[in-house]
Amino acid sequence: MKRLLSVILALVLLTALFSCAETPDEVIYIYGGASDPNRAKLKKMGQQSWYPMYSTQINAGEEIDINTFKECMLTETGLWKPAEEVVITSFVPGSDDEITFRGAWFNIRKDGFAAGDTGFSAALKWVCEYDGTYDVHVAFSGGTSAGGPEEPYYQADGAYIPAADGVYMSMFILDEMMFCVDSYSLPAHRIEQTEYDYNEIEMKAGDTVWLVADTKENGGWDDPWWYLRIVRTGD
Ligand SMILES: [Ca+2]
Repeated sequence: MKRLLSVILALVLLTALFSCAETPDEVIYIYGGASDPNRAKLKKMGQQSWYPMYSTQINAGEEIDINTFKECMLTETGLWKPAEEVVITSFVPGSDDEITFRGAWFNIRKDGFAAGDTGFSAALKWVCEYDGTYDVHVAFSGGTSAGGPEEPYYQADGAYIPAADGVYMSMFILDEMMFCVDSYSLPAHRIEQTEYDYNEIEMKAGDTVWLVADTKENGGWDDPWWYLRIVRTGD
């Protein structure tokens, strides 16, 4: 009996010790921005609680549904890509040609560039590890990059170049959309550097924060950039 009590006491003490050690003093998560030792490395799915994601839901604006997103796959060359192909119809007017496509420009990088492509939206999901209070800071820019045509045109070699149609950039905290910005609605069809702070948010382990770039119809010239910093400030 004594031995059993000793074992139980030891287990209780171990559990208490483990609980104390469970949440580090400083919990900070950073995606994008300049080189920083805390920055998300994105070398594997779920590393530092970040998940590169894709969806075949496009041009949805405020109707974008984070439940349609799936985990990306990591290519041998270290690029995050959709784990499936889509069939898209050629942009060339009058053509019904179908193209099987896996997003040539699709890429979610550690420097904050998280672009979808024609047929794909791109997202970065963060999953809360420790219950607590968090401050969330986001900065972003995006929209028509240099060379993005206002009107479609034919190149000298006959190739058809569709117009840049911009990008929807949105953010979700605890499944609630915080904003959804259409770059095309803004001057020069561009989202200039924009920053928001959402402070003292109560989160439980498993809760999520999402950054979403919905490419619209055309995946070229979207140029979406993010910086996200999540800091645990208390229990
Ligand atoms: Ca676009």
